[in-house]
Amino acid sequence: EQLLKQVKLQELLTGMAPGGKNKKDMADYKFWKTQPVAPLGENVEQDGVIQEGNVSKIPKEPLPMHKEFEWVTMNLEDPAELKELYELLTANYVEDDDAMFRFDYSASFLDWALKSPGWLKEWHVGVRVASSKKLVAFISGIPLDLRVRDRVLKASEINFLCVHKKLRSKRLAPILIKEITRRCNLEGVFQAIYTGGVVLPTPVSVCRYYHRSLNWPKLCDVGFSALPRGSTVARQVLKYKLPEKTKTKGLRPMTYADVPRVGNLLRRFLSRFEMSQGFDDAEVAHWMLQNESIAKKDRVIWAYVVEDGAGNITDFFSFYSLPSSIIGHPQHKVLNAAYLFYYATETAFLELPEHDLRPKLSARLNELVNDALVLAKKLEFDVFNALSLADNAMFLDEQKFGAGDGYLNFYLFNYKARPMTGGFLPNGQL
Ligand code: MYA
Repeated sequence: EQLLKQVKLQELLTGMAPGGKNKKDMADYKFWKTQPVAPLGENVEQDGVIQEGNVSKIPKEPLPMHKEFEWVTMNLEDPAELKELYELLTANYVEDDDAMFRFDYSASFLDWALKSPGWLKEWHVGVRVASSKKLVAFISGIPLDLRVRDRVLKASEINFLCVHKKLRSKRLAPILIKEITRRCNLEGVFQAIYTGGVVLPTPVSVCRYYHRSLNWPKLCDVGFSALPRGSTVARQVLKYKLPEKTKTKGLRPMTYADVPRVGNLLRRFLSRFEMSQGFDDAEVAHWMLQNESIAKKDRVIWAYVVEDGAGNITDFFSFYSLPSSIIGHPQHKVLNAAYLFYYATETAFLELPEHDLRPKLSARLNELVNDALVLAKKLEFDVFNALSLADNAMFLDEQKFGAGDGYLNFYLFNYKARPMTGGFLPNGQL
């Protein structure tokens, strides 16, 4: 079985597209074969930088752009420009293979995800039609310290690459990627992390999406879940029924006062994984908390802590809201999805032999995630999603998550790394 798993992983890592998405040979990656990324099929034996960078050699001016278009640096502090970006993405961003659902990142989500500590305006890159000024393409980066095994890289996380549907297959994406690369390089950043559903050279890991139903009748109505043969709607509803209340003693919403203690726990917890991003306290506050005065409909992130009687924070978990538009459904327009985000628990540090520790850790994570499901249900999410990364394998089955069709490939730019088998937890999941 172990061997079979290895073969499977090898298949995934050598470009056999999971889910059958864009399988091709290295030579056919006309753009990617010119970039500093590990070629498909190469057996990486040692981690390391591919090309050393030199800021003084980086061009100061943007790449040439087709004359009908122009580069813009977006000002996302201007609500009107944030709305333009929202509108581009809501109509043109990632869809599932059957074009039934399309991610509908809210404007407040984009504001949160693109303005993390240290963010730079220059890394919010748009393309407008020169004559009408309509925004038709976008790519972004945010800075982060990325630890890959024992090395910490000053890196960027690239996300929200989007080209308007009418301008697809015109090789605009490679120009956007080269331009964001130039802008990162100008800041002395020569490595990046990014994720995608498509297979490119070369994933360092492949994760599968898992879904836990919270509102089964709606998931069934909109075609997200199919009624298993021999079952009934009532039986499915019963299967996914959750307790009315959370069970963990000392569980409460996280506040700003918790940031140093959560930061301390999270940093130790993340050091157990092969890859993770750095979290200083400002980053913890940004990624886990939002101003309490935020309108309910604009809220993106929920974080909870467990405090013991002695004032220690022993556990924490968080989830974010990322709805999807339901394409062409007469009744339902939006699928309200919560995604499991960061979590950590002191249980991971109990001084026990590995074979005693694992069941304890697994039991604790199951308690915490079950409470997360209860809270998400109360917040009227329809489904709770998680990836097959970090310690998630310890609770996915028991908490009745089902394997989805979607996969998320994790990539590093200008850094070769030996494949990671799930023991990692970077932020590229957003
Ligand atoms: S992942 C989300 C990506 N967005 C979407 O899926 C939204 C819907 N789709 C679109 O908007 C378009 O289809 C996109 C492609 C824009 C994706 N990542 O212009 P083209 C390669 C990387 O003719 P289009 C996210 O945001 C493709 O293999 N490359 O194609 C992370 C081909 O190259 P090659 C991709 O369909 C983004 C070329 O582009 C992707 O009109 C990380 C075709 O170009 C993809 N998701 O536009 C970006 N999809 O010939 C990399 C296609 O070689 C960052 N392609 O096969 C790298 C790090 C940079 C910073 C470095 C700093 C140091």
